[in-house]
Amino acid sequence: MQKRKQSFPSPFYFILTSMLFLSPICYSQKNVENNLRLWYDEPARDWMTQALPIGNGFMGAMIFGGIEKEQIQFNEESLWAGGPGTGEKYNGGNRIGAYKHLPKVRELLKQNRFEEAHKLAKKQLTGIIHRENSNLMFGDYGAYQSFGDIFIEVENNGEITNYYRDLDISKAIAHVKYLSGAVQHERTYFASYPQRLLVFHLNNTATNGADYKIRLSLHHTVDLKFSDNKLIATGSLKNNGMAFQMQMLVRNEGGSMSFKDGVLRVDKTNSITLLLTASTDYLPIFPNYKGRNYASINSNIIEKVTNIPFKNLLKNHIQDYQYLFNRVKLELGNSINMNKPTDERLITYHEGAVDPTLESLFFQYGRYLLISSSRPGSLPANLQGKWNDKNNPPWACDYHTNINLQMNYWPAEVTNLSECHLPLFDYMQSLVEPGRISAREHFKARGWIVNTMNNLFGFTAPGWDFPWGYYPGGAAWLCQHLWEHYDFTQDKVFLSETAFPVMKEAAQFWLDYLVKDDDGILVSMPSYSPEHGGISRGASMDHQMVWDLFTNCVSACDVLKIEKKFQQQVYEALKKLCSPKIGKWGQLQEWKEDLDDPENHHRHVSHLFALHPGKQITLQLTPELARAAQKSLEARGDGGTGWSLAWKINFWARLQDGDHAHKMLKRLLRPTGEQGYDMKNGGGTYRNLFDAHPPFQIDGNFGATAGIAEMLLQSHAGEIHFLPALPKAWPDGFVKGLCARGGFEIDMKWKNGKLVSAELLSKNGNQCKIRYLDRVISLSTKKGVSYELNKDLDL
Ligand code: FUC
Repeated sequence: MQKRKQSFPSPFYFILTSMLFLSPICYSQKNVENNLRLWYDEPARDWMTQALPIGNGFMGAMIFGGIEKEQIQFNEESLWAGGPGTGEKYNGGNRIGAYKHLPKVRELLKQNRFEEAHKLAKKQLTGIIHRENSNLMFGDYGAYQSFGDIFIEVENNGEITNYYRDLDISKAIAHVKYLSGAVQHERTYFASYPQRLLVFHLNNTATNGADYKIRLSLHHTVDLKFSDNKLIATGSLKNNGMAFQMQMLVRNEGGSMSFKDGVLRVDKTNSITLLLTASTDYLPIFPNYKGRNYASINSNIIEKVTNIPFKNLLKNHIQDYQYLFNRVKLELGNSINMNKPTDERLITYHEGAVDPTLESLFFQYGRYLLISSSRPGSLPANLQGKWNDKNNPPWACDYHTNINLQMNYWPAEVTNLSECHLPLFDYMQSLVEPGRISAREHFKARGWIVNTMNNLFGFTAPGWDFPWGYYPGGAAWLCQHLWEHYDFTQDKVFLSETAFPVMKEAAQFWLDYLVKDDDGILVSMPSYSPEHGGISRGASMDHQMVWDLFTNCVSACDVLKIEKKFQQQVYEALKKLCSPKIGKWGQLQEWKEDLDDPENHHRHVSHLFALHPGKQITLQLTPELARAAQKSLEARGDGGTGWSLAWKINFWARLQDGDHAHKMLKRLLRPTGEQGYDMKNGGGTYRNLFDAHPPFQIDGNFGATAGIAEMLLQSHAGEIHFLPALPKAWPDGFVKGLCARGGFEIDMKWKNGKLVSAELLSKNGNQCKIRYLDRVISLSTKKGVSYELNKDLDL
């Protein structure tokens, strides 16, 4: 297949586009052939479905691209209501002494008295929130806040033509361009990680310049000052006293600047550049979560960039971004649809147009979103990444650990963004101390836990209602990510210093929590299969997650040659742990007991954890269980909310059914949003390619990116499997830079559905087994060497 190279940053691009602007007749951005762009021919009217996101990990902004009035909504990741600042009652949700009721709940379950067990668990094992004096949905649990909006009124004299706005994800830059009469207006927006800034650059070609009026509309009361070309907004959240500050340096080329009644005017200028940074006094440290020197952090950032020209900031940003982004290239075939705005393209695709470049754009968009919302030193990506325009957002825009947070990080390793995984590990480490209290008070157990919902202030207790909130397995699942990071990178220092201590304590919880049932088998009791089915005597998902955690702990002890005694204990428990079961209609059982209803279409398919993201069930090693998993999946059906559809892409990929995986991808890429929140049908994609739960939830974006990677490459079953689930829809393609466990990077090219070339880079010199169809080869490798495998695989 003919490779089509992306055009990457070249100064000529900018010169060229400006020249084109000067001669509008020959200029048409609509013909720009670029499969790494989301672009539109009108401004966004709606935050959630149309505005475009930029972010540097710490801050996010949504760009509307308004003509008369530009709107930029922005966030700082730690601006959270709730937590200890709301009063002494807040204690991470723990119900002190709850464990005293655990034996009774277990006894009731053993006696089949489920309703009573449920009632008691609801009363005594749940966590606690305090809703008094709070206008937030979840009281002192809190919620992620919006920082505010910046409105920029722009003087336009003349008919508006050639409107164009885009998000170029090859460089992480958003543009707005149009002509007002003969005057060209052009705006460039990006979020710089190295400078920790949001940068907004607006210019025009009017002979005497144009007037701009800038107004901040912050969502919390602030003290606003303007001096030395700097707007400084300082305040604290009423809810919990969290102090915050924003600084915005305003630079202009020509014209004059004045500030009055909260409005900053820059008159008769050809160019303004706004450099914005924000911070709070939040620190991820138990128990006060306070103490960051936010004001001096901001001042230092602004001081450092005061004299750096815009073009250098831009260059620096592109370099930083592309260092990560350019590691993976993906081509899935040719599209006829490229010259349509993205939202129209989404519709034509849904109507049946063949548009594999929309699919590869969606894949890369997930990588873009991860780079933009999760960078070393930042907090992890939350339910909406870092983008949220509400102060009482859905589900507090928090960290949900019964699928959502984990799904956010599924693409991190395989799509070569290992560094973006790190914020998750920092966050997990911050949960260990409060999580120990929850394990002790709720279960009299060692180790640490976290449940369904968690905030920035160590809320590790079960949720405040039963059963949805009951999910001590959250920690075990999160620990999978620690092991995976090691498995992909082979970083033993990480394994010994960061991962293992956290994994060990999570395992200790389960060594204490598992109970022997009447069959002499270790089960999780009480347990709850996420958001489905009520209190139980052994939800399969728990057992599968524990299997994963225990297996990884045993392996970690082997790799590090440590903790023989602990390893033996875990190993013994593993042998007695409830294993996956096949039920009466051939399904994989959701519980130890055979209770599954073949008519049930619930969005959670948690008992397939062992198939994905787990590795306990594989087509190669446990084919009967894999077929049972498929039976369950078929019964659950092809519907679901955004993340549910995304998970199903991954499931079908693991079942090596590429066409079914592709069908789920198509379903996820269904245009939605205009009808509002359609919970019944669920899923879909908004005009801005944000995933719809609905509402917007970023997990589906990340899950889809991971799913596409999973269709092309798998490595969870002890072998690196090339093109395990290639759908008919992608007969010709090329992928570069996907990662496999063991420390490998893979490039592949295929034609007519068949692999035609493959190259493997060994980053650690490990031995590996490679599979393509039924051909399996073993390869001894040297660190840093690339291997062309065409002959070995008989291609
Ligand atoms: C889980 C899911 C819901 C939603 C919420 C944020 O509880 O069951 O569907 O995604 O997280």
